[in-house]
Amino acid sequence: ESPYTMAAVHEHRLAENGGANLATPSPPPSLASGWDNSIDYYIKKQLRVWCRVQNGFWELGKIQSAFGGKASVILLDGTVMTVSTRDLFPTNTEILDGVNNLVELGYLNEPSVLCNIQYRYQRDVIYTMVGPVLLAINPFKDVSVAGSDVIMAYKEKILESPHAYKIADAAYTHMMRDGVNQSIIISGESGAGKSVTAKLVMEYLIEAGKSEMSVKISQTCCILEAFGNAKTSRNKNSSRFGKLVDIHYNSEGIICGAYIHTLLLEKSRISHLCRSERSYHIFYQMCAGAPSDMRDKLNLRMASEYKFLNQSGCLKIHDVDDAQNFKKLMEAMDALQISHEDQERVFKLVASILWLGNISFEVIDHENHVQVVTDEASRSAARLMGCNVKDLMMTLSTNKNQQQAIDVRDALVKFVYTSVFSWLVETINKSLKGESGSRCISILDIYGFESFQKNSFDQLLINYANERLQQHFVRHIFKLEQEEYESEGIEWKKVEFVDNQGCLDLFEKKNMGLLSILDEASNTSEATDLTFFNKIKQHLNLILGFDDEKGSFKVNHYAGEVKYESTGFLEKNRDTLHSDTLQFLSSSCNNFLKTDFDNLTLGTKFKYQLFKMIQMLEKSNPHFIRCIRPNAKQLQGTFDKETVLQQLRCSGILEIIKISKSRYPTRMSHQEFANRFGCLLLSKKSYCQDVLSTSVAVLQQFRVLPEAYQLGYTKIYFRQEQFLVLEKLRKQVIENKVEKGVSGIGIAC
Ligand code: AD9
Repeated sequence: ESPYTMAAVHEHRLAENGGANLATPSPPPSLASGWDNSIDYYIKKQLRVWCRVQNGFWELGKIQSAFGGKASVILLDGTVMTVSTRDLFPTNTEILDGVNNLVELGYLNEPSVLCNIQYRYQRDVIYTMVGPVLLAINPFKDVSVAGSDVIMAYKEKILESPHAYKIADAAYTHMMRDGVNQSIIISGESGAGKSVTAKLVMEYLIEAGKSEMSVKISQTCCILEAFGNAKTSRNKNSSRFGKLVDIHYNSEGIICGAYIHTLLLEKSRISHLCRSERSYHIFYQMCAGAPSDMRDKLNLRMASEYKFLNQSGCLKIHDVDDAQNFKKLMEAMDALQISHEDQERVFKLVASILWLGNISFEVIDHENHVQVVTDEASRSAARLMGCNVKDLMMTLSTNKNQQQAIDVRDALVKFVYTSVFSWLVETINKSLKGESGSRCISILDIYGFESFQKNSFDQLLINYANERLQQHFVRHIFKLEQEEYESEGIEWKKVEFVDNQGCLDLFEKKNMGLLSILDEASNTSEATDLTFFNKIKQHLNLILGFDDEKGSFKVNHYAGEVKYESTGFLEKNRDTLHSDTLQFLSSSCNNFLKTDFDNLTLGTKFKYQLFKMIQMLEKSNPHFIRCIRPNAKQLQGTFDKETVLQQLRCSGILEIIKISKSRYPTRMSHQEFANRFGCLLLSKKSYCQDVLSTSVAVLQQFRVLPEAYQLGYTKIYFRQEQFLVLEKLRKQVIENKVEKGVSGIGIAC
């Protein structure tokens, strides 16, 4: 088959469907002529409309009559309502029920979008595309089509429906085609399904570039989850740290190594738990699953006997087998070649934390100074930490009252735990280090936006990170896209979008931002939570409201309002250890516990880590996945419209559809395009001229419809479908040449 006949086939296809798949769907007539003018048509034809009802949601109905901006509507249940015509929205034809990509909807309005997602969700179809963005609704039950067969089907492009694998495949294909680093950014509220989605994405990427390293990479999740995840009121397996996993590939697309970057682990959970929450899984897994020799070595008890664990009234998670998970953890540690000696040191420190929590204090003088009671708890803690029990006792209680001693103890356990976590990440990274690869795909999965009844400094940092991520999303989907079209002279209808820069400024502004005011207060010894609170009250007018009595303040985040209680902010931000503790740790024999502090506040460290991650993401080609919680109660089969709509609004879904309808997702410089597709030209004459002439000649030869591409000053922009057609032709030409043993048609393909 010669390229000529292939071109003919292509032309034939174009003629057959009128190029419909290459162009933007034309707007439905009633939209074009304005909704108000179409009402008569809707009455005459008795077409369904969406009608906004009292609770702010929409129901289907038919218009009976309309006059003076008001309409009488009969709903499906027979109720008749009089509403403003502004509260009526056109519905899409039934053919469009449950479309794969919301961009295909003729009428763009909130009820239609919500209805489409609900339609799919009710049929256990949890993924939907919104232009280039994948929307994933958490089913809270096993519905997924997953596993190696499905991965292969996506790799071979046999399956193309929306899926986490599809996004992973797009990233992998793009990396292989252009040699450009890619990133997959997964966002959404806590419990929306980010980590599960990230695991699916990793599964694909690991399989696609399978090598000896693949097993090791897949085992890291188990270790990081055991030490970095916990049950919260929103999610029984909530990530309490952020992570960016880089998978490195060689030029053949084979995995040669990986690196995990982490974002600050939540510390407060180690000593304080809210009702019905749990501490990190590892504590319960170890108590339930440690083999008897390990139990003896660690002097391990049941989880219920440790105060740090039993304080919240929640020791077990429904359907979770802690003992079994401990077994899996040990296997994963073996797979990553963490020596048994190191594993033992890790578990000893984890057990020492539990015993430190059981330490009790007794008052020894009339100034209420206390001392540590010498009992099983203090002796076990000291032995497991590898130190002298007297040194431990002195560190915790010399010249301190009960509260001060507890504070020192809590700071110590937090330090020990975070040291173990950092050591593990470092060790995993050493184990994943391979030959340096030339390409990389990064997967970002951080703790999602949180709003509890009581929100502290931890939530402030988590939500700040989510604001940064939202800005990255907005920048790429809206800002950069529109700026580029403008600078390239592309015809373009501007889309308005909500920018969260204002909220980010509230956090990051130099001198008078929330974080800098907090840092200034933290570095001043006289400052207290109250002086900090008064200062933000005085300077931050972007904050929505203050409650003097509780010392709380409200921030308007992109995902909703959150009320933070400022008590404890300064201490958490200072993040220092008492000088006695530092002295004690430097003499302790466990070398996991490094005390070379860099004197930065927690807020600054967090901001620094976050900036580093975002900088890395900025250097890659991004793919976005938005996870959505269908309800607040982690229930299956429950689609709570209000909860979903709120998340769709925050993600700017309608705006993404608008921008995507006229989007040109594939772009190449004139030079790149000529190099890649010049080989399709039948006349070499056109190729010999400049790159622009070559490009135009390719476009003309294949009669690419004007709606399917735009020629910018330096780049050519394509609609996805058209580009794929060209790619397919190029592949056929190359295969044809290889088969016939032709050494190129004079052009590099
Ligand atoms: V957090 O920000 O770490 O608190 P995530 O990561 O957004 O949160 P996660 O992936 O942990 O949420 O999902 C929460 C729970 O929902 C999981 O433990 C599963 O029980 C459930 N889930 C999520 N996605 C799926 C899915 N695709 N299929 C089945 C799912 N269950």
